[in-house]
Amino acid sequence: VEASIPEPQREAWLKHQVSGFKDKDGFEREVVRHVETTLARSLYNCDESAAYSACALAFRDRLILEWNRTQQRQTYADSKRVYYLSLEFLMGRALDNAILNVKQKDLAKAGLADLGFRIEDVIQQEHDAALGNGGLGRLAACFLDSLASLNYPAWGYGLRYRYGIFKQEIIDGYQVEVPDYWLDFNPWEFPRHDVTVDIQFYGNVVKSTDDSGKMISRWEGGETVKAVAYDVPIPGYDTPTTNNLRLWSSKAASGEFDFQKFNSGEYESSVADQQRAETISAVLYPNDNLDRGKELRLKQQYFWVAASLYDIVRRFKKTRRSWKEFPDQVAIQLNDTHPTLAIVELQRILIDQEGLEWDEAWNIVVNTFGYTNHTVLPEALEKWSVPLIQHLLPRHLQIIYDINLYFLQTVERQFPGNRELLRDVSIVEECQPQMIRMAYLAIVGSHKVNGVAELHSDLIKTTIFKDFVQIFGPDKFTNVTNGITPRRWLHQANPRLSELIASKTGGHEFLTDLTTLNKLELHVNDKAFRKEWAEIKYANKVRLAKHIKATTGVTVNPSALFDVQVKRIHEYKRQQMNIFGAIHRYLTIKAMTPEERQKQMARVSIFGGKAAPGYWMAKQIIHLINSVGAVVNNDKEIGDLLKVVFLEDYNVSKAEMIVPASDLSEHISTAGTEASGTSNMKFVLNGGLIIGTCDGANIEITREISEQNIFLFGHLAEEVEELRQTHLYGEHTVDPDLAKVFTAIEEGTFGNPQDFAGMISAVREHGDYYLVSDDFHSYIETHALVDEAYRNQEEWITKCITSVARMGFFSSDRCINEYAEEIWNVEPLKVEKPAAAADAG
Ligand code: GL9
Repeated sequence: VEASIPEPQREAWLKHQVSGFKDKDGFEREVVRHVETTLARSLYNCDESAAYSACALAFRDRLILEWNRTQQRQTYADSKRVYYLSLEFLMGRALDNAILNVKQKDLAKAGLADLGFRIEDVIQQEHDAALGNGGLGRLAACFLDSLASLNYPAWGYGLRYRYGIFKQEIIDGYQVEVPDYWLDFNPWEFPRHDVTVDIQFYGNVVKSTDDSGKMISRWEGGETVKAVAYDVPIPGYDTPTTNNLRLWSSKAASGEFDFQKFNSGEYESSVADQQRAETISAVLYPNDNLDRGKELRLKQQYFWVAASLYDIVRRFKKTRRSWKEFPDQVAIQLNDTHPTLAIVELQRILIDQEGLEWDEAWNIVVNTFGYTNHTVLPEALEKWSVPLIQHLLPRHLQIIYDINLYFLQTVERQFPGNRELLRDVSIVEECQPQMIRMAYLAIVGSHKVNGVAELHSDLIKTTIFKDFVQIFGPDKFTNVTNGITPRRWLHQANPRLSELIASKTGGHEFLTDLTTLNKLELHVNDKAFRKEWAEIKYANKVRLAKHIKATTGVTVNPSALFDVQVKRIHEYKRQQMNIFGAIHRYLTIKAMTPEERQKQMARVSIFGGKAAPGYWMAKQIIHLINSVGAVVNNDKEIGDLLKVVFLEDYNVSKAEMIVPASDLSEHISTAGTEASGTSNMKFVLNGGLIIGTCDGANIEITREISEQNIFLFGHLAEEVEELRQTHLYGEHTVDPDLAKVFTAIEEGTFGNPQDFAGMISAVREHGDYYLVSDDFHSYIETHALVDEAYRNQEEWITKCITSVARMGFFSSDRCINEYAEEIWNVEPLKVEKPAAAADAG
């Protein structure tokens, strides 16, 4: 590796080599130094926020040293790297995670205490990095944690949105969106003003012939925007490996044009150009499982993909290898279809710029890419209109047409004369205007396609992609069931449970090998252990109860069963069924005699989640939940027997508090609609039980923990289509219990019935697409079983402990190893473990 400092001067560098703090004293010195110099404050005006900043900077300095060494080590090793392309990385807070991953929690706690601060309060000062919508973005964040923890040479590539997912406020029971400007102070990113890429848009294609008479096409862009790299260090757990997440930010490419404008007095319009450029990375699109086909979104996608590929290709070229070795050095994973243009861009680079023949280039492309599908919902499958691509990316459209032509030719050879098949699998959908089907392009341009849970991977093979299984054979399609990082979702979110488990399983090995949780089963009858287990759950519920009181004003009893559904609000996830169920419970309790009420189990129904700003029905669901809460929570007859609360602004850091406090969580999507779900795994890992449908990863969770430890209900995926047909063309009567709920709403029990008419008519008049009525009865019955099970606390705790012990499969470490073996063909880099830290925590 070339060094920029000449030999004679290197001695001075080596003599002054920087090292991180070594002990508590050193840590405190660094914090004070940052307060007094970096922040220009002192002990007279150091508040919690300044303490957070200084503490974050002290740990960041340490991380950055390891991060530098990791990059050098990986470059030197010259082995294959993984590039994870995702438009979303839902990282949450970084400080606690960084401290825990370097095993310095006790040191940091004691050091901060010496300086007058409680570590819990300091950690809370950090703003969530919320560059994602939900499960898909959080999965990418868990994967980064696992890639680093397992020492894979890997980079994430994404966009540095100035505004992450909006903040949600609930005002008078309605969702209000507030912009999330999160970059105010972000110590975790490093701007690399020297790492920039000029990105082109618009313009046209110029054709010419080279010396040998070969036709060459060259794209001459009409607009240039600069991509600037911002690097975020990703520390692995208990390893020096610190990988890189590179986020691109858009800036006006300062060219002569701007300069001229500026000088000729057109100051305003030169500023407008700048703002136009910066708009590209300004906001995260707030949709969950929905494609809206906006031009700016396509610009974001190309901007990010082109900058990332330029970077990857630049790094590859430094190795001076031949192009055919590219797939031996580079694996690129497409997180959903959002980065699919990368396939086209690499082909363009190889044929237009590097002069490779089409076939050779295409071989390289296909062997480089893998594509992960995250949904079967038709409204989420990305399509871009041909005129839009033609306008924005004219050369790419030509290449897409060529890719399609060669693909359809192979199909025609394989299935001669099958016009219908050709039409069905064509990357170009023949409609007005023509549309490019991005999932089809991703399949054709990748060597592996995977779904994210067994049922989901089977469904894509038998429904939306069935023709492609015929064409490419079944081996191209595979499953990698999702997972979660136990570092954040157990150790960080639930420190007391993590310690208790460590005390029973012989240390923290489960954090790097989650399957060793199975040792817990030996202790399931250990009285003291069970007692402490229950105490921890109770303490977590008390903490959540305090948060509920502080944010909603509602008093909840921590001894009641906490029944939680937190996730994006979507009809397919069926929060409407949950709130209808709560209304049913309310009506049932109202109709009881005092003696019957004595026997009733107390419940707290907790909801949280954002609705996409333009998703009218989702917003109506939020309003109904809040309206039901307003009535039920103030009904003296009901008291503690039922509370209904909606928690504002659900995000990663709130999840870290809510998940450990749940007794029961709801994963109740219409069968066949939730590709996997990942919070289901988080809840069970934290000693909560779940009520759920046979959908997504619920099925595999059931297989692992056994049917006795989960409350399953509802119709199966294979029954859904027929039921939908019957609703539309046959007889459809609403479930009688649900009809009573509708009556109560329509009588105005929860405010103006007009406000909720859409939710009711979706079930009663519009075909009940999500089968709310079909599943309602078994849902209510299953909740009754939950009540009975909760009555027997001893048995309940046994179920919880047994379930946790059997959750080993759901670590994102397992996922990443599967991707590495089956899709990427990469191996971890050997590193020396850090010397056993004095700090065990
Ligand atoms: C999702 C699926 O809906 C989830 O079931 C799945 O667990 C995750 C991760 O694989 O992917 N697909 C999808 O578009 N979203 C998912 O959560 N949506 C968002 O995250 C916005």
